Amino acid sequence: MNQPVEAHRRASLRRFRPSRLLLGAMGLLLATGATVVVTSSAQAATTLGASAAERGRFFGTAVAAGKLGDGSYTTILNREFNQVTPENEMKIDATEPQRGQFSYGNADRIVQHARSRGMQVRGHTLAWHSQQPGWMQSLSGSTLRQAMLNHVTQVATHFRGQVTWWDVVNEAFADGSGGGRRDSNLQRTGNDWIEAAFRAADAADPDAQLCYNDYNTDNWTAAKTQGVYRMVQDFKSRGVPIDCVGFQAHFTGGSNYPSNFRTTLSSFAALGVDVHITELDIRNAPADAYRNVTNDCLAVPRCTGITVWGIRDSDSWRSGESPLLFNSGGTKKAAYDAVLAALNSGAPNPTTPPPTTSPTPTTPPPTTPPPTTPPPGGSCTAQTSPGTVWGDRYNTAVTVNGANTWTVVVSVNAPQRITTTWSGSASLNSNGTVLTMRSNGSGNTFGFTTMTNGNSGARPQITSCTAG
Ligand code: 9MR
Repeated sequence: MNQPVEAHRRASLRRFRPSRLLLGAMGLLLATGATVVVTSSAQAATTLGASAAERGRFFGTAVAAGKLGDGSYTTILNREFNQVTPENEMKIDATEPQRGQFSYGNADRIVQHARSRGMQVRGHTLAWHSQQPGWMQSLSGSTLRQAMLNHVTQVATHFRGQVTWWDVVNEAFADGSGGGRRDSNLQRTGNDWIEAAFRAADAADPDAQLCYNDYNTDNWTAAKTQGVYRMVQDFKSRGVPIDCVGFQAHFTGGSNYPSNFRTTLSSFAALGVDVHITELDIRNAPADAYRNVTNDCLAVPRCTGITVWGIRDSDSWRSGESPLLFNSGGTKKAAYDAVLAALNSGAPNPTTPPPTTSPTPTTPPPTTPPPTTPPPGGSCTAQTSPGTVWGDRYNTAVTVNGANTWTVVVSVNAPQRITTTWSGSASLNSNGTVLTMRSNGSGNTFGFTTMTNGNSGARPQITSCTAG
């Protein structure tokens, strides 16, 4: 009965709550008596992060824990970026591979790397129809709802105080003309699942900025964009705790980077949320398109940052399209120069104080007990389930039963080609048609992306599952 009043009170608190950034800057001022100086553009910043910070924004990248040992990768990461998003390590299959057993090792490594260098972390993602572990995929109804809310609570609590923004819910709207929700096991638990997830995240980490994140929401007139807009408008009007909206911006360089993207950003911002470009990559990395996207963000005061979805082309989930700012050798591309120049000529953001560059104190990541390994031998079975489908590629999840250490061989029919894998130790044959995946302690579900290369009908086949 008291719910609307309580919701309103929390929303008011949220509206006036000083951001962690502001508190950090204020703390530094008090501690040192120093003055925060916004460098004048007389001396242009020479890195993306520094230039964005001068404008009260972040410039970040997706990071893979497995690459933190690659010196060429971390040199660019540490030099250029002041924000990171774990690319796969905070997803549901990575953080709760078995129901009620949480695994944070790789995510903690990224958080530690970032925060010890003063980079802010975007958590990605607490609730999503994709990359669910097998146990969650098999649940439904109120059991699934409870399991989802428990996941949100546990993970947001673990990272409390370390994550600035959470993608609380990812990709919950359908493509196409209807503007409605995507069908999924989560959606079938009831239309209020998204707000329930936001309320659980808010309760677990009241200081985190809570975001909704999606793709194909860039064109202001698209039904999907309008559907998300109506949801955010409704959440704001009812006091559901939402602070920000992420636009993934996986662009092809053609019509899906719409000329009205800036209108989309400013229209959402006018609802009283920050907006972020969260997973930017553009096919063949045209300098003009990168410049324009950067300028679109700079033109909207509440567009407080841009994250690119990987550092070098070889790090990209679509590496065949060379969509990033650094080539595979780590050299800056023309698109990099265009983005840096656009940032350097952008106006300071009037609504956000500039972040300080001093590293935030960190608490050591909690130690995770080593996974228990059953004795080798015995048999296992593996089952595929379909994941997200795009125009030119699709995802598949594989769940293994009967063993905790295993090797699964799965194949696709050429010209299809497996290009990306996660949650296992992978080896691929030379034409990408046979994947041999070994368990790596992250659980009993792994996944992979297949390029259709014109054959969109066929689907992967399990060849074998060997325990031990
Ligand atoms: O970049 C991620 C890739 O390594 C994974 O294989 C893939 C599996 O779903 O997820 C990719 O990241 C996605 C992100 O989490 C959500 N938006 C779309 C991204 C590209 O698929």
